[in-house]
Amino acid sequence: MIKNKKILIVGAGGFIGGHLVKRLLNNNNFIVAVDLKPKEYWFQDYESVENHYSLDMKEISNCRKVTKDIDYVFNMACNMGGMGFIENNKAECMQSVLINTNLLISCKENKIKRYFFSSSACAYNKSKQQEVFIEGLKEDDAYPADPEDGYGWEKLFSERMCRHFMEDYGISVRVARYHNIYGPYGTFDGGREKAPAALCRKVFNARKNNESKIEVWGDGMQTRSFLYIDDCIEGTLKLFESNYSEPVNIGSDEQVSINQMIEIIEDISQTKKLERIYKLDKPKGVRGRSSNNDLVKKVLNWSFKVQLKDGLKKTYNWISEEMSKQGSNLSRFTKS
Ligand code: GKE
Repeated sequence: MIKNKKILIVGAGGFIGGHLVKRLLNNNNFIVAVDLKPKEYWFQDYESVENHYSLDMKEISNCRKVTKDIDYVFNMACNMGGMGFIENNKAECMQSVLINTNLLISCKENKIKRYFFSSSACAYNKSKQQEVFIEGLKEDDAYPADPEDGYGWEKLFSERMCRHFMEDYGISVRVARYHNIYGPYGTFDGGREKAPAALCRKVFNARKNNESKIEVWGDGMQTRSFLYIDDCIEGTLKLFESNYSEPVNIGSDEQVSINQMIEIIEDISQTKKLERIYKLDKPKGVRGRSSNNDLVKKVLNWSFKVQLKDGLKKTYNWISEEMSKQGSNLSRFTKS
């Protein structure tokens, strides 16, 4: 367990970053938390932390400032979202390369002891994800390179940047490829939300408004595996403390179709089966995706624990509480 360290968490106002701050707060660690977002949009915000609101880490001067006297850096920051966002904002997504690059340069100058980069399953070659049910993606499947356009290219490039900083300058790096992380204190409206949160919101709304239909992007047969946030944080910290410096999957191999996930959410919310209006012109991404966990089991002895139905229950409950508070407005976390 990491203790007595000075830790910089970039992207701390976001979903995974916020949970990581909470987890690392104990054990006499001192946390420096940074996010581009203003204070009111942070999902989690702790007083005992040195918080830097509205700080743009695409600027190297900011990176230099906050990496001074730091032991460990977690880069959880990028301009991101679900399919609806990344498919329509490729240039925005690619500019996150500046965050990782400027942070690495600053970490080298300030002699940081270890650097973590949050990569994504979007780094994997698209041609290996064209069937509904696929074998889980192995780490080698990222090459030959043909990742998700925009967002995935940024992740793959930044992974390599980490690798070369390790090879050329001796910086200790750890790289996780996250597979669709979900849970409370994440985006559920406004356009950046991923499928689990979006579908919880849609089912909640249908129930509340006594409607019998929901809109689903694609034909609902596309598959994914989803990882609950608590498992994500455990896997991340295990990786961080390990000796393994290549990219590794942090994901679940419980592969489900979007239709199956909707059925689980209907069960959780005790909603009768909703009619699904399939919107085939909406962003769909790859046809099938799941995580192969052989390597992560071998090198970290880690595996996900939370089944989708259990994680979705906690997520649905949190989203429905938030939505009950906000009425018909956008969530208080959403910068419209
Ligand atoms: N967002 C969203 N909202 N997706 C929907 C919806 C909806 O209302 N209805 C159906 N879907 C479908 C999408 O069309 C897509 O086929 C699937 O659910 C998953 O969408 P997603 O959760 O937005 O994103 P992806 O898994 O395709 O991609 C995400 O992958 C992660 C890594 O595994 C990326 O957006 C990144 O957020 C992330 O790196």
